[in-house]
Amino acid sequence: MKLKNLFIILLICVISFNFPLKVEANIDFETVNISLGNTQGELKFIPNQFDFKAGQKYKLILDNPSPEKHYFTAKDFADASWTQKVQAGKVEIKGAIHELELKPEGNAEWVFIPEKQGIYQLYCSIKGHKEAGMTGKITIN
Ligand SMILES: [Cu+2]
Repeated sequence: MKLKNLFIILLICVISFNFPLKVEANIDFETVNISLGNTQGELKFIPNQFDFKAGQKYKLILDNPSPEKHYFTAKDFADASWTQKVQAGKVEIKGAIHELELKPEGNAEWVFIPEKQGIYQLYCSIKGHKEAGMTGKITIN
């Protein structure tokens, strides 16, 4: 086989292997943003209602713009989902997750696939925050 032919075959391989991967990366997951509190220090999740589709991959971007720390606590929802990873700063955590603590101005990304249909509760587990309205509803359809 001539070297030129070999090169063309290699090139075709590279194109056909790379192209579908790149396309997949773009449609791989849906991005959803959530704020834990706001700069005014209000005790709420923004937004506080989520509708997820079972089997679809999501990247939940959590942000705490408030002056105090908050928790994203949704244990039953976490149990009903498969977690690929949680990324915060330069650290990536693989495996199950139940609760995320976000310090003031902290942020994190949670990549997961909801699996079990149902309606799940979300709240902040800091004393008094749930009572003050820091709650939310997550639905898996
Ligand atoms: Cu809170």
